[in-house]
Amino acid sequence: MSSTMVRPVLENPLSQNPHLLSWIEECAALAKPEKIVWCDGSQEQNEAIMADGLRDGVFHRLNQEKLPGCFYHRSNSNDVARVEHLTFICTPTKEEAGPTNNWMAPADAYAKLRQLFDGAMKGRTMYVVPYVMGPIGSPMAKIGIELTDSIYVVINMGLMTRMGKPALDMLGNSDDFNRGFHSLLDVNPDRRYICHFPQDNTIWSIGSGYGGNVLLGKKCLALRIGSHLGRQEGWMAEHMLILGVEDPRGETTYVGAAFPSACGKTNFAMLIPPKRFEGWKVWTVGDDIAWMKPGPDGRLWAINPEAGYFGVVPGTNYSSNPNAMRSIQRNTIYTNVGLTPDGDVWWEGKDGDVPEEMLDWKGNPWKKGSTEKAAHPNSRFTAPMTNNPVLSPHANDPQGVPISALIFGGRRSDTVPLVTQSFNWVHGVYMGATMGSETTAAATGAVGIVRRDPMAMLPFCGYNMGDYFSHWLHMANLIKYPPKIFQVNWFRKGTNGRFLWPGFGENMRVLKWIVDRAHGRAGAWETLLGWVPKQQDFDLSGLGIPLEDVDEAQSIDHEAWKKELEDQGKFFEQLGDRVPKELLLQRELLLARLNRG
Ligand code: OXD
Ligand code: MN
Repeated sequence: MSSTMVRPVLENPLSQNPHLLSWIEECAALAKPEKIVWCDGSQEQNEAIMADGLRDGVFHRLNQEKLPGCFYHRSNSNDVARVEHLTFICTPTKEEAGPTNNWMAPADAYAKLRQLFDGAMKGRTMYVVPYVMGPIGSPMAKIGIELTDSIYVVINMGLMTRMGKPALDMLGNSDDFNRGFHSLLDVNPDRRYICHFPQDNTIWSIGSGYGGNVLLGKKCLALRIGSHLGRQEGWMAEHMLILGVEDPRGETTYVGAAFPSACGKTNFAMLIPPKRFEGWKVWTVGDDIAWMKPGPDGRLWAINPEAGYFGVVPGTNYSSNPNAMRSIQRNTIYTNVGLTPDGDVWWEGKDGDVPEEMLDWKGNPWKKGSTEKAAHPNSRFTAPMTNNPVLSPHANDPQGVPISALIFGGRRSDTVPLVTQSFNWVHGVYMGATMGSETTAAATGAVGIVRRDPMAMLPFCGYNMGDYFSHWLHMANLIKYPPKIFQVNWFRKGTNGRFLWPGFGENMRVLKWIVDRAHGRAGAWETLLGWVPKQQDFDLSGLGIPLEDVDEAQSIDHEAWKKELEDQGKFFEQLGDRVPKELLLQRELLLARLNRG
C-alpha cells in the first residue's frame, strides 16, 4: 500500500481554511480512506459521483422517460429507520442530556467510536461535503462539513442542503462549523452509533446508511445540535413545518407546526385548499424543520434550514398530496420502494393499478396480492424543494418569514380534540410539552403505541427536556409579539373506529380558523382545554361529512382527560425536577377545572 493510501494528501483542496484542513487530515488519518474528494456542488461533479454510484450498485437508474433524473436506492434491510436506542448526546454530564436522551461521556464516546473509525474507510473514497443549513448569507444559517464514505449521503446532501463551494465561501477561514464524521463501516447494528457532541459542535455517525442517521445536516445538526445552539444564542430549533396561507386579498400569514415523524407534516405543508376556499393558497416554506429567532420588529422569524424534502413515500398519492406527487416526478431519489419491471417505482397507496409483479424493497420478487409490503413503510423520497409547485417565494429569504401561529399536533385516535387554542403562551407551551402521539415506522420499535413526544422533539432535543421547556418559556420574554399557540388532532376516531375528520386538504378549514384567530378576527368558545371554534366561525360548508362527526371530533371526554392527565403527570415525573413549575401548575389547573366538571 502506498503512503498516500495510508495518509492521503489533501489534493486540490477547495479551501485553505487551516481549521478545516487540519480536522480533515485528522479524520483521514484515522479512517484511512484511499482517496479524498471535495464536493463542489456542481452539476458536473454530481453527475460523475452518481455515475460511480451506478457502477457500484448504490443506485439504479429508473425509467428516465417516466421519471427523468430519478434514481433508486435499496438500503441494507437492517438499516431502514432512525435508531433512537443507538443515538447519544455526549455532554459533559448525564444531567445535561437529561432523562429522554441516551448519554455517553464525551471521552468514552470518542474512544469507542475512534476504534470503530480506525481504518473504516480503507479502500474507499472519503467525500468532503460542505453545506449550509439555511439560505446562503442568512444571519441564521449554519455551516456544516460532513466527511463520509457514502455516495448515497453525498447525493442526498446535495438535494437536502445548499451543498458545495458556496458553503466554503461563506465559511472563509472561520473555525465556526459543524464537524460531521460519517462512515458506513460494515452497516452492522452492533457497530452503529450516532453520537452528538454539542460542546464541540461535532457529530460522529457510524454503521448506518439511513437518512435520518447519516444526512447529518438534518436531525443531527438542525435539531439536536441546533436546539443546543438555539438555547445558547436565544433562538429555537424546532421539528416544525413552515407554511404561508395566502387569503384572497393577497395577505399571507405564516404558521409553524410540529407533528411527530410520519404524521403528515409534508402533506400539511403542501396542502391544496378545497374548492370552497377559492382564492386561498398555501405556500411551503419547509416541511420538517424550523429555525426561529426574534426579529428587530418584535415578531418571531423563521427559516427552513433545509433545501429539500426527505418524505415518507407510502400513502403519498394525488389525493393525499398532489404537490408532493408533482415534486417527485423528476430529480428524485427513491429509497426502499418497490421497483417495477419497466423501471418505475411503486408503493402501497400509490394511485393507479397495482402492478402484477415487481421487486420489493428488499429486491425479492413480489406478486400482486402478496401479504408482504412492496415498499417499506418508512421508504422515502428525496426531492429538491425547487420541484415543489407551491414553494414559497420567500423560502430563500435570508431573514425568513414572520410567524403568527404555532401548532402542535399528535396522532391520537382518542381524547385530543380537532383544534384548540391555548389561553396564553405558557398554556401553549404546556400543550406542546404534553403532546402524545401514536408511534410510526419512522423509528425502529413498536408502531401504534402512545408515547409522550414534547413538541415532536423527543428524539431530537439535544439537551435536558426540562431545560428545553424553560427555554420555550424564556422565549416569551424575547418576543414582543409572540405567535398564538394551537393544538390539533387530525386522527381522532369514532366509536366505530373510523376517522372523524377527513384530514388532508380539508385541514384548510382548521387552518383558516387558526389564521383568523391569530389576527383576532374569529370567534371562539372557552372550554376547559382552551378556546375552540364557534360554529359560525368554522367554515364547514360543503364538507360532505355528518356535522355530528365534527362535534365528536371536538368533544371533551372528561374520563379520558383524567387518564390523560395522570399519564402527563407520570411523564413530568420521569423528566425530573428540571420541569418548570409553570408547566406543573398548568396541569394542576386543568385538573382542577376537570374535577369541577
Ligand atoms: C424525518 C423524521 O425523517 O422525523 O423527518 O424521522
Ligand atoms: Mn421529521
